[in-house]
Amino acid sequence: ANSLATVTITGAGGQIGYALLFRIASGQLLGPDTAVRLRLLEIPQGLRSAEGAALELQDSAFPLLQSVDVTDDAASAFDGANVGLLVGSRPRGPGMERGDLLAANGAIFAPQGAAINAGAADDVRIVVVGNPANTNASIASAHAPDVPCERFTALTRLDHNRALGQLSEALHTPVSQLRDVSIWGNHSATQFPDIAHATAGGRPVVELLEEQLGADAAREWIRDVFIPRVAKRGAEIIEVRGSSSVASAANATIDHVSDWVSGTTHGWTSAALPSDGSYGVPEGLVSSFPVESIDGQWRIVQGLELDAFARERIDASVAELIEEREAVRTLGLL
Ligand code: NAX
Repeated sequence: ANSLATVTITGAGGQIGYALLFRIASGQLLGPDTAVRLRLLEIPQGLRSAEGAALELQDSAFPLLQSVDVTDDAASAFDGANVGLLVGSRPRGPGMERGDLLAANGAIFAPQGAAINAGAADDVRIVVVGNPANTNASIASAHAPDVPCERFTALTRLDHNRALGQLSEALHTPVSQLRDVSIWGNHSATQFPDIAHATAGGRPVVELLEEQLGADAAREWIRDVFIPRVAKRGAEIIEVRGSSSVASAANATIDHVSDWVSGTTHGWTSAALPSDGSYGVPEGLVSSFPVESIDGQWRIVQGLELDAFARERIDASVAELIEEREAVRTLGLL
């Protein structure tokens, strides 16, 4: 290995943590030339589970794995961190009010943001997986004033990959042939999976669907089948599997960070990051966009034409993000 990176995973004792750790230690996050130091952050109740995972990491004898530390102290977990995967959160439980949900997450992401601000490496890259991911990323960023806000991102790559999977099936086309699908907005049921610019084997996906189904049926399929299927896929997984998405969420997290570090080469992908005002999304709002990764930085793909339908869907999801931001502001978390 030529270099060494410190990767901090919060909620490392949980399910997604377990699916992430071994892939990171084997080199799939940062490549075969980068040795990794893992820092596993948990709350006291989760420490034993994280310690167990650390024992199994040892038993895997990964050549790239330099060390594993397990802690419930955010300051030591983020000290020198180059990459932070913020997985542990308080997702909405049955009957939980949104205010309670946001307050519980504020109590997690505000101190973690402060710990990142105090001790993380200058090149730190953060991706928030724990829901509500976009707003949690905003909270962490607000508490890390010395870290450029564009280093705080949230995961919509799972939604993006789900869209690719659905298109691949519908068009009988391998995923490797698909390009330029976009997820816009919030990582929630209001997200807008957009295939207006997507291609399969170089041909517009919408044209292929129209050939296959006819123009009206193609439009209906996109609106009534494809979009809700992608946006509600998490619920479908829970229904079929009896438990939420784990390996696919970990896989998407790996994709997000490895593209961020190494660059995108096959068209664009999707990530939630603080808006620069592109496409009328208010500046600073952590929203999903079509993005490319160039020289280690995400760039929002510019100049895409949005029709009335796309505009309406994006505006609806952005309105939800603004509401979340207002609620969090009221709680004094921003
Ligand atoms: P688990 O409940 O298995 O694991 C979460 C872990 O986080 C637990 O071990 C818990 O002790 C720990 N934790 C809680 N608060 C913490 C804190 N303050 N510091 C450190 N650790 C803390 O959940 P899992 O299935 O791993 O899912 C984790 C999160 O991912 C959830 O919030 C879930 O909603 C979210 N998801 C996000 C997805 C996305 O695409 N953005 C998709 C998958 C997933 O649903």
